[in-house]
Amino acid sequence: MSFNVQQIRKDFPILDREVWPGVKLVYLDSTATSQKPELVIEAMNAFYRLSNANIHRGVHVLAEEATAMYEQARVKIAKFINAPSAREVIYTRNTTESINLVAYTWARTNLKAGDLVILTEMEHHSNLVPWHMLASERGIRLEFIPVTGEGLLDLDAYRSLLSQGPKLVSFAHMSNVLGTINPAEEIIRLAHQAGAVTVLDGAQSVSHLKVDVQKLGVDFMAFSAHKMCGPTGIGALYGKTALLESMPPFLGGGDMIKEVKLRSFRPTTIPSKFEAGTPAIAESVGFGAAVDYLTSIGMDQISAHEHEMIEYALERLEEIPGLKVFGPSADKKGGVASFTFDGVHPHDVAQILDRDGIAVRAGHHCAQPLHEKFGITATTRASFYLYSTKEEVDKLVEGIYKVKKVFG
Ligand code: C6P
Repeated sequence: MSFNVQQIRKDFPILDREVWPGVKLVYLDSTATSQKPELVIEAMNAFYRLSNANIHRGVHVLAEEATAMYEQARVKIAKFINAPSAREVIYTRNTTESINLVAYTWARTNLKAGDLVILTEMEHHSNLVPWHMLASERGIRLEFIPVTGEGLLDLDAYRSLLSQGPKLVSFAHMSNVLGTINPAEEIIRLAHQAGAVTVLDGAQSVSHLKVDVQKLGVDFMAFSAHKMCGPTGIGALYGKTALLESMPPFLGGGDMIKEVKLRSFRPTTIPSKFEAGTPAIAESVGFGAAVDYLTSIGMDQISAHEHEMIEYALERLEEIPGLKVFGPSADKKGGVASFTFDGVHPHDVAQILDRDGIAVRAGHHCAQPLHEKFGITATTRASFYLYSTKEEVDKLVEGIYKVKKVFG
């Protein structure tokens, strides 16, 4: 099936809305969260209308139906990332919770004072703060792969950090600020050679690239449904069976146990061991529908479209005097353009763009150390997804010229 962006836009009801009277939405904030196709909204709606019940608990028709839908979605998600088994996909609330799960269970069992964890300077706070917390609690050591001026990871510096014998390497597959797509397969291979366990923050990659956990060889991968056309409130942690089985549970409560006595309990097997309490059931159905939707279009086609978008966006943005885009050239990045503009505060840029219905994000995008590295506190960020168009980029550029007028 050929990729037709106008056809795809029809799948997303929100893209038709006016945000101000007579002003159509230009949604350029998909890195924060993607919009949802009708099919996902409808799948969740149908669940509540027809199949709503709690899972793994009842023997009645609805309970069995809901349980089957929850587990079928897990199978779809596993297939989407090419996990060898659906048992290796743990439902969480989001990427943040997935990384915290690894930090609270695997890391607190396996790391002791002085052990080295390697992160990068381009991490989202979700892949920094859990390790800061562990560092203050346990005295683990944190080192960071530096980011070059171009916005790439310095792999020579990484190789020399590896000679210090890290226990864990945890990094973003794609930066939410620079858009940089990191060479994950190589980083993981080198980490394994050095004897380290690997965690991939897939928040920005699983939604935009074809991600194959077996090809990558990664031990854990975290991602969120809401960035990939699915609902908020649900995400996943992929983990290799042997690692997940060796880890203690994360949260305690219903559904994660085999047996409970007054003074003890035995946890059940994966994946339920990590899914205490009533989970996000309707959301799992939406997550499964989102994966079906992306699969039906094809991740290769989506990546190719986004590549075309970022190429065009960089070309147009870089012609604006006083505008500086951060990050590498289009061939090394996904559909993210973070920029500063001529002494105008990024929030002011975003606010003026909003008057024309253009939704962008301004701030540090939960990556304060990365902004500090570039000597700035904030950027304005435009980001693209499968439904973005070149006309929207043109509107963004027109909007920025208006900003110039307002600020003289
Ligand atoms: N970045 C952005 O606007 P959650 O919030 O848990 O779904 O995802 C966290 C997260 C982790 N890693 C990366 C690389 C991310 O981009 C994000 C989310 C959004 O950039 C919201 S701050």
